[in-house]
Amino acid sequence: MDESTFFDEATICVRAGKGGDGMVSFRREKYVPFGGPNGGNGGAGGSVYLIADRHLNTLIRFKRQRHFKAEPGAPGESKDMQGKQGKDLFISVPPGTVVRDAESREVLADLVQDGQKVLVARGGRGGRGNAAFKSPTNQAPRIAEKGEPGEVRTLKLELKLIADVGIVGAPNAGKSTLLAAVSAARPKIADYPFTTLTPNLGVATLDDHALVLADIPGLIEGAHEGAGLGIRFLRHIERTRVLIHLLDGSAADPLRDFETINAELDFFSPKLAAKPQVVALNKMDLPQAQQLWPTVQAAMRQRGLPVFAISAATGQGTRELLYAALKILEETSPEPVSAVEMRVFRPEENEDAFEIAKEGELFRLRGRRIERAAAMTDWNNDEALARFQRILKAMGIMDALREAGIQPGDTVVIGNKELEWT
Ligand SMILES: Nc1nc2c(ncn2[C@@H]2O[C@H](COP(=O)(O)OP(=O)(O)OP(=O)(O)O)[C@@H](O)[C@H]2O)c(=O)[nH]1
Ligand SMILES: [Mg+2]
Repeated sequence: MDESTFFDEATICVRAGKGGDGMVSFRREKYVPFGGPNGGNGGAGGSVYLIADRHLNTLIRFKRQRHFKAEPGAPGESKDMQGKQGKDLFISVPPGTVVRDAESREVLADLVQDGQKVLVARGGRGGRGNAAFKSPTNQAPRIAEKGEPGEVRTLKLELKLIADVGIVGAPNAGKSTLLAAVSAARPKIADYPFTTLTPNLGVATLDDHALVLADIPGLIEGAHEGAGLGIRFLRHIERTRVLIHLLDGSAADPLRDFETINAELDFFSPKLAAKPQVVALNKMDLPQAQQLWPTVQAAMRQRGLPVFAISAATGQGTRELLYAALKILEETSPEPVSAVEMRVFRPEENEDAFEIAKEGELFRLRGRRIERAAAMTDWNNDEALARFQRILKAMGIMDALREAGIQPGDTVVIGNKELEWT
């Protein structure tokens, strides 16, 4: 059996595309010596989304790939041509994935339904071309913005496993032994009934498929009324799509146990009783089980149920059993649910707010709007520089810096740009 390590957590880094730069260009027409500005805006960068996909049930793929990047927007062109938008990137995750910001631990989304998606990194805005800067006082602007950088985030993904396959059977049938044989789960196993007190989950891999199996405490007559460990745990297998009904090959009358357990399932929930079952007679390494096999096989065939002879202890027949469960899973995929868009939870933020931190002769400026303006400024362009200074003034940042005691020659740091105060 090809075993995979149990994997239900992953940390990934997502980067949205940068917006395309704006273009500086002027119209050129026959007989018109000097036309107006016609530099187009850059296209927006692609955003990154996570989307729940019911074909997945583990986070294993994120062991191989941790970095994801959406496409940047294309730069604007002359003749007022807008740059092409960057393509959005959709990253598929299994339903049941909780998405958090790795730094703040804030929950961004709980992706439950197939098709549900959440925006995790917004693409950068395209920079405006010089046509956008034309004004009554400036008919020929030589200024264009650079594209806004895309958002970058580190995400922590946590998968709340939803079992596909429930293993049911009488106490001591070998359910936990079977789970241990086909997955990396290590449940407690012992030769007395009710060893398992709470459900165990494990992931078994078969070729490219991953099967999530749940091993629940043994069921006895009256379970639905609370006998033994009772009904509490039947709830855990209500969402599974296939049941492996395990028969104890060392029991006195496994066929009778089979009927009793099915009756309990039906008392608890007819929906549970109606789930497809694959039957397995366990402990085939024991002569007693081998003697029972022809009778058990005939009885199940008569009911039209697939039946397998296995030994959870030696692994005999377990692979065939899982293939049979997988086959049913593939035939009974859950009904597709239409796409649902999730809101991104974000603390309310005042875009214009800024903060000045003095570090010796260095003044560090933080704030969403001002950092964005700095990232979008082309520092080699005098007009752009002058415009940035006007923004500083209009936002009240000039005054605030003076108040903080800035002197000529001191340095102002915004994002990764350093400016000298003059
Ligand atoms: N010979 C033999 N013994 C097995 C086999 N599978 C399980 N056993 C033994 O049967 C006993 C019960 O196994 P468990 O896996 O704990 O059974 P369970 O169905 O999980 O039991 P509960 O949790 O109590 O409901 C243990 O002593 C196992 O070693 C098998 O294939 N062959
Ligand atoms: Mg057990």
